[in-house]
Amino acid sequence: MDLESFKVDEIRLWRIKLEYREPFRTSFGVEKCKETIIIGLKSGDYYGYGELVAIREPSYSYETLDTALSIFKEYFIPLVLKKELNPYVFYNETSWIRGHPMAKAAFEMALWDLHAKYLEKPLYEVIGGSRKKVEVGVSIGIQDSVDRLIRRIEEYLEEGYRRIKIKIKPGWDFEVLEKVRREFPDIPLTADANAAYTKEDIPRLTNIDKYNLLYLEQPLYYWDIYYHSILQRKISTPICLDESLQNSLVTEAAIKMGATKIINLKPGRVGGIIESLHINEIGLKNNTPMWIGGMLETGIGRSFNVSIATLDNVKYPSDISESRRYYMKDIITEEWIMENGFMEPRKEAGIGVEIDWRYFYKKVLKEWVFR
Ligand code: OSB
Ligand code: MG
Repeated sequence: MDLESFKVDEIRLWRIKLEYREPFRTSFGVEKCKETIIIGLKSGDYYGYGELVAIREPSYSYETLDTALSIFKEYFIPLVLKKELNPYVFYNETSWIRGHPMAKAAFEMALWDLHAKYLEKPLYEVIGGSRKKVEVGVSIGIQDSVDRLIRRIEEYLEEGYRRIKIKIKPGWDFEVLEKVRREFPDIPLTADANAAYTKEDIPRLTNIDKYNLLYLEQPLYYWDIYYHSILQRKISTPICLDESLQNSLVTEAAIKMGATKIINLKPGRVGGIIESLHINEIGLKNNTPMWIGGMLETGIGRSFNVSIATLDNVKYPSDISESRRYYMKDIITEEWIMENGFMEPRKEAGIGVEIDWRYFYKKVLKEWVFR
C-alpha cells in the first residue's frame, strides 16, 4: 500500500445532534436522536473527516460519547496534532491503549480519508475494494404491532432493499417471525437479538430453524462466545455475531470455536479500517463470509461503510440504508441513495462526500478547535 506521511495542522471536533425520522427500538433500548462526534482533520489544503459510532449510553457497547471524548482529548489529539503520520502510524502508536475501539476507529477513519485525498483516489480503491457497487438491506426496529412491522417490510421491499432484518427479543420473536414468514415466504430475512437471550433460552432458540433465516444475529450476551458455539451446534441456521466481535483477534477465535459462521463487520466497532482489513483476510482464509453492519450513521460514517462494503469477503447485503431512511435531512450535500438495492461508493477522492455546512452548524451542540 502506498503510504506517505502527512502533517495534521488543525483538528476540530463537533458534537452534533440530529433527530431520527422515527425512533429506533432494539432489545437494549430506544434511540430517538443521533448524537455523535464528527472529527475534522486539516492538513494543508486537505480535509479529512471521521464519525464516532458510540452513543450516549453504554448499552450497545461500554463506550459512550464522553469516554471517547476523553480519549480524544487526552491521547489522540496530542498524538496527531502537528505530527507526521498516516493511518498505520496511528494504529501502531495507539496499540498500547486497551479497548476504546470506537474512539480509535473514529480518528483512524478520518486519517484514512485524509490519506486517500492526498493520493487523490477514492477510499474504496485505496483499501483494495473490488466491487463497484454494494448490495444493501434494511434493519427494522421493534414495532408497536406485527401489522405495523409487516407494512414496514412491504414499504422497504418496494423501495428495493435486498434483505430484511428484524429485531427480536423475548416476547417479540417466534410469533412475529411466524407471521412475517406467512406474509413473505421467500424474502431474504434475518433476525437480530442484540444479545437479549441467555444460555437458558438455548432449547427454545432451536425453533429458529423453522423460519429459513439467512442467519441469526447475536442471540446471546456479548462475552458469551462459548455458549454461542454450543447453540451453533444445535441449529442449522448460521449464527452471525455482532457485539461479540470487538476486534480481529476475537473474530478469529469465534470462528475457530464455531461460534459464528458469518461476520457482521462494523468498522466503528472493531477499531477502524486496518482491523477491518484484517477481518476481511481472516474471513477469506476461514471461509467465513461477512457483511457490513450499521450504527445509524450520518452521511459521513455511512461513506466509510459503503467503501468497506466493496471488500471481497462481503457476500451478504449490508445494513447500509439510504440517508432518508434515518434522517429528514442528512448532513452531507448529496445524500446516500440506492438504485435497485445497490449503493455506489463515490468516485471523488477519499470518502467523496461534502458536509452541508449551513445545515451542519445548526445541529452542532459544541465545537472544539485544536491548532
Ligand atoms: O445491532 O446492528 C445492530 C443500530 C444501532 C445499534 C446496533 C445495531 C443497529 C442496527 C441498525 O441494526 C443498522 C443500520 O441501519 O445502521
Ligand atoms: Mg446487530
